[in-house]
Amino acid sequence: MQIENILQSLGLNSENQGTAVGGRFFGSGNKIHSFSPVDAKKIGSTSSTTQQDYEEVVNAALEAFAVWRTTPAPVRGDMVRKFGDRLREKKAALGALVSYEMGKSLQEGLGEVQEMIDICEFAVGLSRQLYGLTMHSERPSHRMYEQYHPLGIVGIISAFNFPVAVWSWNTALAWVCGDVCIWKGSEKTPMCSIACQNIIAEILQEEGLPAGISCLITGDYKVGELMTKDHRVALISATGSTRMGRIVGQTVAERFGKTLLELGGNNAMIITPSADMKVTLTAAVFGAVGTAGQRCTSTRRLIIHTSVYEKYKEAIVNAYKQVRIGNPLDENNHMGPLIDKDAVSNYLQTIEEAKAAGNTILVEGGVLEGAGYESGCYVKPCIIEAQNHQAFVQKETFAPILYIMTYESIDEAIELQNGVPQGLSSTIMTNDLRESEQFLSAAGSDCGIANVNIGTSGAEIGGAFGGEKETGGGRESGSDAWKIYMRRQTNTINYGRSVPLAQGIKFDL
Ligand code: UN1
Repeated sequence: MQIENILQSLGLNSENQGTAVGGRFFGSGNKIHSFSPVDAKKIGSTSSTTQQDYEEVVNAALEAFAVWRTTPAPVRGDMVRKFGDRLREKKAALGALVSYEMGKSLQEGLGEVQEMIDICEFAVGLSRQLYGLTMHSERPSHRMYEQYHPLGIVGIISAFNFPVAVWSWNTALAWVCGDVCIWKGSEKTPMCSIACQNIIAEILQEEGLPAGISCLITGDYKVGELMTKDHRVALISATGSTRMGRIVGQTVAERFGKTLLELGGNNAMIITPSADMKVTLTAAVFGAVGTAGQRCTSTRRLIIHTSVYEKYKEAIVNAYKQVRIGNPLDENNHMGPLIDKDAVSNYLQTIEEAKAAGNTILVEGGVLEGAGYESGCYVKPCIIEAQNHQAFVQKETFAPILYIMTYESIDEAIELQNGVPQGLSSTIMTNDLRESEQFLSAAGSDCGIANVNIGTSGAEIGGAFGGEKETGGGRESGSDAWKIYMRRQTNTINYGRSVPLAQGIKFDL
């Protein structure tokens, strides 16, 4: 598909406005230009949201909430079902736009849209399962139960690396829960945000639903701050760096708002002597170079048993030679560019730090030059022998840099895996039941995600997604993650003719 056709089929122009209430786009703030990291061409421009635009958005969202919160949940689910169906129709175009604007491989771009479709299906079923519990009251002729009510406005702040899916994980659940959403996508991928807004706006219009159910704002962190400081926004769901999350968390806590934080990862794979080599190599290479190492779940560390270290070192170095880097829309390539030149300098700086510390570089990194690489954002995936405690290993560099290190005992391997500030994803490659169970036990991995014989990335939407420690503690998508999008209410009903007090307290008039 030609880029022009893709843009057209998603309702994108060369000049767009970045503030929207449903399908009504407005706002005249500063221009934001979107350049593709694939070929450095300008995709289009949009405008950022001003304080005044923002007020208009919040008012529309509150108005929509008044209607949406009393719409029966299965009816809300039906809207999400239609949205999922429309995404199916738009999958090819939206997947290609994700690939072109963000730089991930087309397969991964399509996979991202598939995640959106999957979460819609999940949410439709959920719309009939927003269960609360019933309890037995200690008082005679009393009934006790709990119910979940819609929260209000959900503010979504998402990152460039999953420019469409993360929005839908939040919106699909929030909508069936009766909430309305205001989304600030990354200013690095504004065309993806507008394309998504266009799709949902069509559905809202066709269904005669209030446009304020889905709103869009655009801009840098200052636009995000309008939401984080606003007491009218009940929940802030933010995906991004730990640095950003710390500020968002503090700001929202100050006003007793709710947060769902999905922050940095520093994900490791433990490779044991009994690991299946083919399975391990495929999982490790996809984990490390997929999305050019720009997933929060990307594999950043391999912790390899000393007895198989040399064997794996050679195999992974050889496997890296097979990785084809180039235009991500060409399906022959495994890996596309980094998002922008800032990302390239962070990548180079981290490699420099490792070199300055005297670490051995097993696979040299570097920026690719020449035909097809003119954007300056294509880099080579790099492998470095490292020690877990080294400062550059302890931080998350959003790039294809893989650290490898050794361990002697399974206890030591788990300690190394846990020995970083972040706690998102982890995996062990083993055919030894004792090892895998220890890894999954209370004394095992401290991450929100712990896998066996699969990679650290590529989670399915059915499970709760998120992590501990500096990853922020939030859980999105499957399982009971929906509960954060609702407020819980405990109801006690007296159908008797007296007022017996709880705890046996006597109080007679
Ligand atoms: C992210 O990188 O922010 O598990 C999300 C995965 C994807 C989601 C990643 N399903 O890799």
